[in-house]
Amino acid sequence: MHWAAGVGGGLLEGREAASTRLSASIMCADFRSLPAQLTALQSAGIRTAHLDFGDGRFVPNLPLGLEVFAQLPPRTEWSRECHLMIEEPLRLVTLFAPHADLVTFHVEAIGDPRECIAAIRQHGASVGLGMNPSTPPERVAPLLSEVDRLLVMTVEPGFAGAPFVPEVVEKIRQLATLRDHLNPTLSIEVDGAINMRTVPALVGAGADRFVGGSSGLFIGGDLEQSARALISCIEGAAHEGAA
Ligand code: S6P
Ligand code: MG
Repeated sequence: MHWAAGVGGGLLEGREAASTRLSASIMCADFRSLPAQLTALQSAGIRTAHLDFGDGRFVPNLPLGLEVFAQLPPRTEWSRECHLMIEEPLRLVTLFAPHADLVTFHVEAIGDPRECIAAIRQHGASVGLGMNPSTPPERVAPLLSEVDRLLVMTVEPGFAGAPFVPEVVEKIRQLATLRDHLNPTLSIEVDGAINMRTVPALVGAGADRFVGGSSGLFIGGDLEQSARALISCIEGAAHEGAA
């Protein structure tokens, strides 16, 4: 199993590796007990917050606001990946990039992606490129050597709890082949309906980072246990692929 070095990642093996490859979708957390939830996730080894921002246009939702940055632990303890589901993200990059380790914008949302890539890097953040389920690999191929991460939506973006789009699995396989040729250190993250049923096929296709949301992580009950179970599932699928 080829797992590309991600942001703060590396070609690690075992539980530590799988736990650092799972980020927690904070829009799915219970904000009434956010500190306790973060502690539970951290006990399982998760230390990356996935932060969804929308504009009501690119997606018909306004998931998180900027105040979320103040509600998170310092970046020395938790890294932050901002997922911008907004039209023309360049105009708003300065609101997010100074508070983030990685900023992902969507290829469908912008005229000139290279300006956005440069603006994010200017703030010292890594760059992710997002793509919707129906966007073909050809659309992102010219940019793969210029970004650190490709975020492949496995549901239609906007809301938690959306249905998995199974056709994306084959697309990830094609993207992983492109990655191997164009940018072997590019990490491929999957976002939406990530759970024990969907992870094996996604790992098999070449995904190496995962966003845990309402279907696989914040599922009610003991959060640390849910996190450990999802991490084990990722780990098991990776080892199976390597065998
Ligand atoms: C949704 C957003 C995602 C979700 C998360 C939901 O558009 O980009 O990051 O927060 O993926 O997960 P789930 O398991 O509810 O689909
Ligand atoms: Mg997201």
